[in-house]
Amino acid sequence: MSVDYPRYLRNDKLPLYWCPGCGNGIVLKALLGAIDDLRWEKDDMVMVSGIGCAARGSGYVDFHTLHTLHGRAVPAATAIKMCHPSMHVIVFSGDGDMLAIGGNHFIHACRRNINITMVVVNNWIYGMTGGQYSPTTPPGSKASTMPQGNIDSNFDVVELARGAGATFVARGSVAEPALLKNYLRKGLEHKGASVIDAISSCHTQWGGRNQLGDPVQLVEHIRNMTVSRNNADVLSREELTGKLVTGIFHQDLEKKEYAQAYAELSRPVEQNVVV
Ligand SMILES: Cc1ncc(C[n+]2csc(CCOP(=O)(O)OP(=O)(O)O)c2C)c(N)n1
Ligand code: SF4
Ligand SMILES: [Mg+2]
Repeated sequence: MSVDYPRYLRNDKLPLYWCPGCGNGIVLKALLGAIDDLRWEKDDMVMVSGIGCAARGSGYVDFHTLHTLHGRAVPAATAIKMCHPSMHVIVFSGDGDMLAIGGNHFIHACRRNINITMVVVNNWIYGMTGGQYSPTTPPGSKASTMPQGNIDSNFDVVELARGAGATFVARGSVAEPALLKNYLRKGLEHKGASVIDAISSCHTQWGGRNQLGDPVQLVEHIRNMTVSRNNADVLSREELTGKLVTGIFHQDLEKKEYAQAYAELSRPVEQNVVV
């Protein structure tokens, strides 16, 4: 069934701020498709973002929204979930916002296993501010602050989130929007900290510096460098070099969810007494 996207958007805020061909629109569309599958009511959702191109996403959706400071989307989302446990809380923000200035908040939300869905819109760069390198910029690729090629190693968002304790971890990309939508839906449904590494495309700031300034060419590049978990299983270590594996990597249904644990703790003592 086709999705009525305008139903979910603040149509008076259009056209989008994003450069034509930016991957952010594909990620947002996949997210709205996932929400539509779940039939969630707009008033039951809060979308929170920090600052950056991707973070502008919260301004376009007709849910409860909060556009916070750079890097502070996750703690704001945590506070909302603690005060309104029945709300579906979604963080939609960039790699710089979530993993550089907001990196500490990110790992602790994963560790606590609070029931929020963190969508890392991962375009490997600070798009909004002029192409500075981020914690996910691939080694060797160029950025305005690494004009000769990045000498840092980059975070693997999946490994980082899993290691920090998130209980649902997946990676998809703008090259496979239908799969990305499925991962987002499963992450939204999951009762705990869920992280979806959504590989996105910034042809303007990352692509232009790396001979991939054409948006279609950049998405093709992402398609060529991604491989599904099933296909990756039969590839050798050499064949996997430089590839990004996509799929669902981790789901733990046992670990206690934080807002629930806190609610149980703060019930009046007599309610906790077993007679
Ligand atoms: C405290 C603070 N530091 C720095 C900035 C400048 N700033 C705004 S967005 C941004 C980076 C955004 O990168 P990312 O999160 O990857 O988002 P993208 O634009 O790539 O979607 C920076 C450094 C700011 N607004 N506030
Ligand atoms: S600068 Fe990059 S991330 Fe920002 S809107 Fe343009 S293409 Fe998208
Ligand atoms: Mg970015």
